[in-house]
Amino acid sequence: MSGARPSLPNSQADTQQAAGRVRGDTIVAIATAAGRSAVAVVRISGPDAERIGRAVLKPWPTEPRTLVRCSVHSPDKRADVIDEALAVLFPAPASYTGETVLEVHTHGGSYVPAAVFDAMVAAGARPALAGEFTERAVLNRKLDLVRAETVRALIDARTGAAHRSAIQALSGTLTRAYAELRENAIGLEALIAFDIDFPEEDHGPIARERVESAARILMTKLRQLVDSAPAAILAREGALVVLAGPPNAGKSTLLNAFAGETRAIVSEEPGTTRDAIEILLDGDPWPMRLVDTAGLRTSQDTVERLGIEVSERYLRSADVVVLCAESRAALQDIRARIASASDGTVVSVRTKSDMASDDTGATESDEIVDVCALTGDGLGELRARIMDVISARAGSSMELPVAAVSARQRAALELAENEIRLFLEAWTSGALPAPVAAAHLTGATSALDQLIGVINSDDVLARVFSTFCVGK
Ligand SMILES: Nc1nc2c(ncn2[C@@H]2O[C@H](COP(=O)(O)OP(=O)(O)OP(=O)(O)O)[C@@H](O)[C@H]2O)c(=O)[nH]1
Ligand SMILES: [Mg+2]
Repeated sequence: MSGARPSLPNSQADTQQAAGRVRGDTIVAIATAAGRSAVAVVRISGPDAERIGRAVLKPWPTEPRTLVRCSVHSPDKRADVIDEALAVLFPAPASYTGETVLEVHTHGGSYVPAAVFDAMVAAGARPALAGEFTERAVLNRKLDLVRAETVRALIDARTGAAHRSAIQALSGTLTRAYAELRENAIGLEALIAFDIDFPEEDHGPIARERVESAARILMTKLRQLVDSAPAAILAREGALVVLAGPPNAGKSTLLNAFAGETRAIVSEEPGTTRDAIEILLDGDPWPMRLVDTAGLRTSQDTVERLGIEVSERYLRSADVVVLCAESRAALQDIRARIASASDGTVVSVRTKSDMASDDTGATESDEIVDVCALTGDGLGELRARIMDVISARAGSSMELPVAAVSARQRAALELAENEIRLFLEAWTSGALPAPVAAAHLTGATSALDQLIGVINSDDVLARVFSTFCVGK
């Protein structure tokens, strides 16, 4: 192909910011990640998808939802072939976005997909903004807002736990749970409507206790979901598990044993590890961010001291501290230092269990796991202990696909819970007239409306989709 080099995929974003978000036009994006790959997908969506497709593809895929081999051209240079590709057409409304969608499977790499993208733009498509395809799916009621966020959670999943919950939520479990809460709030509004219409009735047909108990049940359900947020973060990011202890205790050897490969330098010299070394381990049920840190001791060495400061920083935010030492006595010595440095739950490990340890004078009464990182003895028990500790800290049964609960969803749930609490206060004290108390129920319902996307404000949509990748 002659002429200027096509715009590279990462220049998509610049064009997008300038182009702005207009609905109803036809958008184009490279849906696959930039870089060398076998295949890339360029997709367009909108009312002009067919006209644009016809301008750049030969032959045009006449059979809907069937892959057709064709060549791709610039609309103005029909003789120059950009790529031999496969194309598939999804006529509206039976597509991901609900609009006519055309996907072109091109050869991968950085040049070809960008050139195909440019040809689509030359034919009249507008570079898509982040998440714009999914936003259109939501606007066309192909997907609710919660499931749209789940699509993002699925793409972002780095762990089995995050994947499990996202794929479960994608089927609509989370949406249904939220919709039920909204129904409950609406039911509660209906329940007290009578009281508002007939305030002179002392003991209306609806007992005040019935309203109170329904509100309490709803508040508890909302609280359970809000409380699942820490579990969601643990499932998504992994629990922070910090290996700490005196120098030479065998911390780095233990990290390598968990990793199944050499990630940290090991030596018989105390003070080997200086910088923290972090690995993501995808455990069942919880993933962990396992961190090897510099051995804790009083040191005159400037670099080692800096390393110890890093260890202390990790300890401050640790969920679990795996306290390592060669003997019970040494564990006992280091424990006090850890207690003041971390709120994490401590799991004590006597390392090098293949060697005899001197425990004269040790009064350490805590349960200790004996581990030999060289043979793997005790490693399974240690892993199980860590998982139990994380489960206890998460305080969640993981029954709902909690990892899909986004910050936006949590804020809406908290808002609804707060409104129900205010309603209950007003209702039980009887200090306020029923219509005033009922205003809080309306507040709760509207928070839940926004949560599910019954009401889609531009603000909420922009916030949700700006964090998506382009082409999704
Ligand atoms: N026999 C035996 N030796 C071990 C075991 N684990 C580690 N070692 C040895 O103990 C020494 C120190 O191990 P490291 O893993 O570097 O110890 P560390 O706690 O990371 O030490 P620093 O980074 O200096 O704080 C090395 O010589 C290891 O080979 C074990 O389970 N059994
Ligand atoms: Mg080390």
